Amino acid sequence: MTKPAWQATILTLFPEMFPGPLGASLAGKSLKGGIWALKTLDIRQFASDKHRTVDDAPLGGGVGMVLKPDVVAAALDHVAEASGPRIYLTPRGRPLDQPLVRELAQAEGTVFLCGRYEGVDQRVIDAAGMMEVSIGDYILSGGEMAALTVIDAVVRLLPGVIGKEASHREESFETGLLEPALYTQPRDWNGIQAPEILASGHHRKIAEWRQVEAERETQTRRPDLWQRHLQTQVSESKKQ
Ligand code: 6GU
Repeated sequence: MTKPAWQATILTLFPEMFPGPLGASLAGKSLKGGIWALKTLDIRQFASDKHRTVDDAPLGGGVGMVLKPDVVAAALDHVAEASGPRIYLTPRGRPLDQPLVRELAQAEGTVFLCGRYEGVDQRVIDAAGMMEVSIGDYILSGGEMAALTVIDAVVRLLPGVIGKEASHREESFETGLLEPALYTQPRDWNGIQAPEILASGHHRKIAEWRQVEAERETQTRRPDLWQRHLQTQVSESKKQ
């Protein structure tokens, strides 16, 4: 079999959480088909005492426990040969977005460190030059669900995972606008009509309608995305 296009290496205290949902649907099919590969490593293997201790109380006091730097460093050393960026999943990290997902999909793989408890000793994160990434402004009980999310977003961009329909959706997100709402048959459902234009067969008018809708919905639902869209329009026009 040929080398996978991308490999995820996951350092976790809960290897049984993988592949989890990534074993189903498109991600699962492409995993079984060898388009991408998944390796998990149990951080507890790298504990050095007989009690297999991986954590300790935070210096300076406070709630919860912190993953020990020596244990995490030994786990990272064990995967030193794995290609690609090292990501520590933490709500303190850079917010995940589609440009970062695309960047990860261009690499040969990514190493993910999943924290549990309150977190990981910062010295090992800094010493290894890890990228810190968050999937949004809420608190998960560990980095595993965040890693699953990042991997799902990357895998669907790998060549051969999705058809050209969904890759078109990816391109349209590139304009920084939300997708317009979708409808299917019947046109009259419980007395509620789908927009008439969509049944007209007039492709140019439909494309115009979708553009107007995308702009209108982005303005009302995501004023933050709309402002960024306007900014990029301005800088695009200055380039020309
Ligand atoms: Cl990456 N980890 C945890 N524990 N919670 C999060 C997160 C990551 N991103 C958002 N919330």
